[in-house]
Amino acid sequence: MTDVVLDCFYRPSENLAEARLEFALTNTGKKTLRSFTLAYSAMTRAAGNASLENAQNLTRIANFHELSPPPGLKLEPGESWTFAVQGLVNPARHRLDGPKSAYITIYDQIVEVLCNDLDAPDDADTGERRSVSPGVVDLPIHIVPWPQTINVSAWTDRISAIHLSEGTPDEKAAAGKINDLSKRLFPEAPYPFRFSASSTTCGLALRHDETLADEAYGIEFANEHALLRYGGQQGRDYGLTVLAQIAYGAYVAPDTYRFPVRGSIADSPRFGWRGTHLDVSRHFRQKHEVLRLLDILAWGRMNVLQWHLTDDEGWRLEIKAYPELTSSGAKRGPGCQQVGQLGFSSQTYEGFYSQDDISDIVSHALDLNIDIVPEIDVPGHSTAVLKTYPKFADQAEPDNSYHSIQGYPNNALNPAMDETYDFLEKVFAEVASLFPSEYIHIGGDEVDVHSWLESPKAQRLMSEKNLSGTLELQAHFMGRVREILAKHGKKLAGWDEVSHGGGIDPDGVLLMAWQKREVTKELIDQGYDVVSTPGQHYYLDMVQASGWKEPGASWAGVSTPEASYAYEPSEGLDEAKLDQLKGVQACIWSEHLTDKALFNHMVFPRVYVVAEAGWTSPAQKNWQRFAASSMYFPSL
Ligand code: TNX
Repeated sequence: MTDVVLDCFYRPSENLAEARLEFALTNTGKKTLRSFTLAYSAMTRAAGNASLENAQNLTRIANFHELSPPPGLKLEPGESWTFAVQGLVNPARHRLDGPKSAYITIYDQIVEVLCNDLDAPDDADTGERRSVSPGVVDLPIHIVPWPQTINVSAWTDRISAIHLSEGTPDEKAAAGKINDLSKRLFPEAPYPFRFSASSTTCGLALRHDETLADEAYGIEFANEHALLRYGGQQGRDYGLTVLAQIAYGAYVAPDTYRFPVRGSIADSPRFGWRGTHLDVSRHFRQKHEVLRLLDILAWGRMNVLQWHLTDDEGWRLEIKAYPELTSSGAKRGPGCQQVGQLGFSSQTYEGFYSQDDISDIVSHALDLNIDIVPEIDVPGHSTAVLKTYPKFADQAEPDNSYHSIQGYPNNALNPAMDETYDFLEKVFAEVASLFPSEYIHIGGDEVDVHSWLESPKAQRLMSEKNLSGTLELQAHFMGRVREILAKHGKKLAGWDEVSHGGGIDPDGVLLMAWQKREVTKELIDQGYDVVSTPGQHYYLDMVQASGWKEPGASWAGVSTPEASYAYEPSEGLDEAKLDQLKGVQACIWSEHLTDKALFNHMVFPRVYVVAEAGWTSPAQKNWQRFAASSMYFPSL
């Protein structure tokens, strides 16, 4: 039972110094509350010079705020304490922008406070995305992403499964694997593949075809028999997954979808990188959820998970050389080295993956033809590291000499410290041995432009190497990190800021273009290989409707599923440089993802919008068809 409730109201103003959050803390319990402090975590942050009404002693670290009532305040059962914070860093736009979690501390005891959604200002548009448009089915076949070529001229509703009475042991094992995948995603549906014939099955033969690329496959349907030709193991699995989808569609929506009996599919992916990124630092996802997300990606024939394992809010990967990274650095909350942030701030919020967990997850991914690219986000976003090992910071650098955009003070590993590179040597050695991927993603994003400028060690490095300012220091750091990765046979992937301050030699470097649409072209013109992941279209934490009630962020705007679907990553690129566009990626940033319902609302259907952008050529895409199929997508 929570006996204290926090309501919060937003009073906007053009001038952020006058924008306000007004609060009412109500005692719904049976005991009088006195001598307490209140802590809350809200993404609409109080400015450094915010003023308080009917409250005092505000301290703030990133989203965490703590303040006290006026001296002597007593809250009898049923009474409310109202107070206001005036002067905000950013405006609130949606219902999740207020306090996500809060607690009061009374005589050293922590009492959780229930937080209501942020209340809308009077004139707010309240609309939310309740559903995706019903769409229009042009062919009665359920497949996502849609194949490059499909010609089907006859269907049946008699067939409910596919049988493989012949085939190599490997082919049968692959069908068994796709059966398991289907069953995990849709336990209510029958297995798509059987291994003996019956009157309601369609026969299937598989044939390896050397003329096809590894990821390519083709299916011919004739007389209730199908022939699947495939290039490599991936093509075989993709063809089987498509057959499983066809069977699932016919099962789950027999009025809409049926099984083809005459026709063909010829298919191969548009891009080699069809990625999803998952942030497990802001909010942790249990191992079983990561495994299920991999299943979901495999169902959409996506082949990369960029796993954002570290950030200011927590380090989530066991590193044997630095056990404190997870014993301390994976925790936040009262009494921890880091205060609570985002949801669950009254508790010790924690979670990490042991190296054994990692090998299970990596092998599940490999089985599903998914490459896990680990992301260790440096030099910025490193509060969890620097709080665990304060000795990594230049001791002569003043506190609070810079703040990240999320409000963390001094949160970047120092490029002028030997400790930084010793640390990264050991961390990347372990990371490289845990993940078979060609790339390691080193982050590189959002280093505040004032970082290190007051660090005497960084100043010395700047004068020695003739570097001017933060961005050139950052580029120097990137060059060294790239050498460390090269020692372990790994290539460097990073966010687009890796190109700043002069960047690094683009040879073998892959960058994610996120800040705006135009960045994809800019990076390609600078010679980098690029994955297009613009915040405006592929950030799944962006709201899907403009209204107050819609959950999510909107720094990059409103990203409706339809508008995301319409985005074309190659627009404006030079024909001659198209091969530098390696693919597309959805990003699941998790600040707002405090529960599974929010996860599912934000991730679906847009994750498959990106799957289709990665697989299907623009000429074959069709929003109405996609929207109709989205009713039958799996969820976490
Ligand atoms: C920007 S995108 C970030 C993340 C946030 C995200 C929220 C990027 C490389 N950095 O740290 O989680 O916005 O939308």
